[in-house]
Amino acid sequence: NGQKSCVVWFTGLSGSGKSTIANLLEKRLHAMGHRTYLLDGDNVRHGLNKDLGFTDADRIENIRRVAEVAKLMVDAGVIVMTAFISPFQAERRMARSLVEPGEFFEIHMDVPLAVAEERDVKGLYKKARRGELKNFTGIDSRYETPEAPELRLAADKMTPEESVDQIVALLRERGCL
Ligand code: GGZ
Repeated sequence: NGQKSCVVWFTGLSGSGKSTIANLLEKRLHAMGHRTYLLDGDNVRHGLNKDLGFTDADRIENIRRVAEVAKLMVDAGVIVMTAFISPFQAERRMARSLVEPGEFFEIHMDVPLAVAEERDVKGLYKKARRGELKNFTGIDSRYETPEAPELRLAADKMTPEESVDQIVALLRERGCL
């Protein structure tokens, strides 16, 4: 179908909706006939990256490997989505630099810490506050807010469908679809 491959790179706090939106986006792209692959904690941190934890150094290595895999998949001609906190500016910039200009779409899931923490679907924020989980992003590990993402989504203020609509519109506008 002559699609251009590209990377849709989600970044945001735990509980900001990266995986939810990435999964919905994947369904939408499939329905349109596109080939995609979603890299996330479920398929990467349990396999390729199971030697890595959540220190700064391990997160940097996590994202470095994810970025390299994303690049390989772009070479293979698929639309790659990645759903990792990817908290540091430098590694996001590195990931971007591995593909052609215009092939990298950084999507900031801009949900306030207070909202993510209030939801706390998995109870991880509570554990982190109690000190039972160390180096938790937003609590005792930093999240560097993206300065110039291709798209910033106030995902707590819209429906998941609206978020996906905005991403699809962006990809169309920029010639990835
Ligand atoms: C942040 C943690 C931590 C710590 C376990 N800090 O909400 P989740 O559960 O499903 O998503 C989080 C996921 C973050 O992994 P990433 O690979 O995306 O992080 S990074 O990009 O920074 O390498 C959370 C769970 O793992 N989790 N411990 N300490 N999130």
